[in-house]
Amino acid sequence: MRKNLIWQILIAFVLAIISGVIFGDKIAVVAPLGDLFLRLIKFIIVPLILSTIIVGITSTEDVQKLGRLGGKTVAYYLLTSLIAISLGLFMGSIFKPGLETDIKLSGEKVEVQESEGVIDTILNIVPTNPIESLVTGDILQIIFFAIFIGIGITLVGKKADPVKHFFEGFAEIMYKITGIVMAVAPIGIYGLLAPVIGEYGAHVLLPLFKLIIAMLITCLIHIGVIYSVAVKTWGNMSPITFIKGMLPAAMVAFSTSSSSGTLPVTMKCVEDDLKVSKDVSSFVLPLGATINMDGTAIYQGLTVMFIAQYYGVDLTLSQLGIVALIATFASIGTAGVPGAGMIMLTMVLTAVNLPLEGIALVAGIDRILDMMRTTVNIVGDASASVVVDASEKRRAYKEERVLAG
Ligand code: DAS
Repeated sequence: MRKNLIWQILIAFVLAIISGVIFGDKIAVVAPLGDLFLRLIKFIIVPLILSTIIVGITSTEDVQKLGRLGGKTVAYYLLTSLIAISLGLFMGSIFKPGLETDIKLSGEKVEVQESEGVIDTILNIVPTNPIESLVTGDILQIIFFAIFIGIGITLVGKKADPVKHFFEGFAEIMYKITGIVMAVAPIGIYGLLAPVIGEYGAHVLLPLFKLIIAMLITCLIHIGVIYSVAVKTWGNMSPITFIKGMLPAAMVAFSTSSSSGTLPVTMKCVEDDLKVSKDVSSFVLPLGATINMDGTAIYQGLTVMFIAQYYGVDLTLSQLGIVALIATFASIGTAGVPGAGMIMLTMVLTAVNLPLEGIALVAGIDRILDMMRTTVNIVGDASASVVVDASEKRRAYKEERVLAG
């Protein structure tokens, strides 16, 4: 991504925080700028994912490689999600954010939509009507549809070349349009972030300050240690290069609280700045934006500990194990849209018989927590694409060496 655009995004980010603090909720007047940017990135998501996944699969030509890519990606996602939830639980037991908190529950019920179970989440991946999936923007179903179209084109061969070339051209068009949309990212980030900072005054943040700090530190540890070790060890990439390359996408994620909404920017950063090949990024990133939510897993662990501490419940080791398992599934089922993680929290609280009313304790600052968890979510997706791409490149190099004899 162009250097000056990265600086513009950084400056917009800082200005948004300063404006929010100075003008408070009056800064909401700039919100339409953020809404416009959010609409622009949503407008490109569906055609971008559909075309890039199809091209990514048809360019591999090798259905076996596709299986390998899928296996490595899902294994990495499950590993980092389990580490994330364990980290969240551990940090919750260290910080004890739920003890001595002086929030009084007002008793009003928090309207939280019923989260669908894990089985339904998995079954719902299969679209009954792919056109409807495209119209409604159901990302997982679009991924499923695109993967099968790509496999179909590969299996049909020459006869399907016109379709293959159409999607190759269409993907290039979508990459270009993404670049154009990115040009207004600094204004969009300012319009998205400043009103949120202005809305959350100290009176909202202070009572839950310990939980917010615990969330921030745990997210920084997960990015600064877990992902850095992964990209260094398995991705042959310096953590500094990785984090610098992901800064623009991290800022968009922080401002939008939407992994799906940030996906075009994540793809641009990963391909342009981290030099990950398109056939890996076009598969790993859309999948990650919908099923890989390490930040959400951290949030589930921390808030379950917070709510248990608030109600004076000591969770047993087996209950913590259940939380880790359910929260991993819950993070897989979390949609890449604002507030989705709080919906999935009901699944985890129910699993260990904690009162759902506890959600009311954290609902007031959910947007602040969502900004942090979404940032971790997309950085985790990017780390997976770096690791899988490096693994595929090592494999290709070994195969060349063998062929060269
Ligand atoms: N906001 C979700 C996302 O886009 C994460 C969450 O709500 O937990 O990744």
